Amino acid sequence: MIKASSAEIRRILENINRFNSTPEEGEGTTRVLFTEPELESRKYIKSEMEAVGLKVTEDSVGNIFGTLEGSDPTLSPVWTGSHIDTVLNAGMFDGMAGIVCGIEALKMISRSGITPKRSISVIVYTSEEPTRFGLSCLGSRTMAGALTPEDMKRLTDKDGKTLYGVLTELGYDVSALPDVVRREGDVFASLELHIEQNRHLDDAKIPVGIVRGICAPTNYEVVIKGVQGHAGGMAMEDRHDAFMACCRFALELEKLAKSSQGEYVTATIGRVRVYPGAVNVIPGYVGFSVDIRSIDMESKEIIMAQLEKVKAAVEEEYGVSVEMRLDNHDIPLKCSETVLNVVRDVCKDTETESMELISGPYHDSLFVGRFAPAAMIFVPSKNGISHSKDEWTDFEDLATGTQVLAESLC
Ligand code: HGY
Ligand code: MN
Ligand code: MN
Repeated sequence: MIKASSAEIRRILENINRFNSTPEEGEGTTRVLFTEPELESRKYIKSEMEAVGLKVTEDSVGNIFGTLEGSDPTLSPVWTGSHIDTVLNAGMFDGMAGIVCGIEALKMISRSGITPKRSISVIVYTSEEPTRFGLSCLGSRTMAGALTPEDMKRLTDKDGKTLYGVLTELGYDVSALPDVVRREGDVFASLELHIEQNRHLDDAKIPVGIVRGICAPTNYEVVIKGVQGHAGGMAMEDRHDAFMACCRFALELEKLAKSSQGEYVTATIGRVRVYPGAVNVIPGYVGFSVDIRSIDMESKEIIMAQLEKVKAAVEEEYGVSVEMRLDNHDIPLKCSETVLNVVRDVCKDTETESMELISGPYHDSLFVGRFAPAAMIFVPSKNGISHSKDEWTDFEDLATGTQVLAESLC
């Protein structure tokens, strides 16, 4: 197998990074589903797939496939890939690393004169981030049959546009959406390369992570309604302050996550809307997101049950109403031992030091793993930072991960 080129990986990553709606210095990278920069980045990545001889196709929810044809294309294919969309003001590696290293890996296989028995596809999954429509993994979730055209008619962005409507506007064949769905047996195996987004590999100075489990998110949208009032005129004992109630809810949620017995549990409130948002007005309305993660369902369900008690206590103490809308309650993935053993053997054969770990972040593999044996390879994130302009992975580490990926795929 020829060697992975860190220069090529760097070139394509830096090119993708130019498609950015927050190019100002220090603002990181923002590429939101089906905005101009994301549509341009899709076109660009297709050209890089074609440049290395891959057959490019796209399904009706916008998953893009770059395929290296196998000697027996009737066999179920092998998949790799990740996402090209980002959170707001992100870095340049989250998702993109898996796509670029996947293209490099398929180029290495074909340039090494290897014709794999099974076709291998590197996939750009549509909208892994929940940035635009508030729900994650739209492309892979559709493939897993967990997002239907009816759901897409209900998923709306901040301008009230539905996913279904945006797909139609862009010319996707929405009548073919049912063909996106995959069943067990349709895909032989899937192996996604991704940055770790935590600091275990960087701390240990180990280049490759072998991911044995992927945490899954449970997301709520919470609305607290109190009484809007005058910051000076209303005595403390008369208040029904929606923001103070939100703070109590938040601190109780943090306590639940920190005291959980689960192997890995997190809880985050990432977006808060305070109304009316004036310095001298007691907020009467607060809307906020809740994101709970765990590697096992039971830990999440214990927290969900305890949150019901927190809700009642906050309503009682502040005289407010607390409405909790459950948006998704996803199932964690135990990665395929068969695929993991392939990666373990490749790391041994190539004398590549590796560490086994679980993924706190979710990935498209969480949904691909519902219909295919799936696992992931991680490469180090400097200081564990991600979802930030300061996200960084050395290109040499990306090349090392690509070498393991290429050897594992064929
Ligand atoms: O939030 C996540 O875990 C992923 O990075 N979208
Ligand atoms: Mn992400
Ligand atoms: Mn990601």
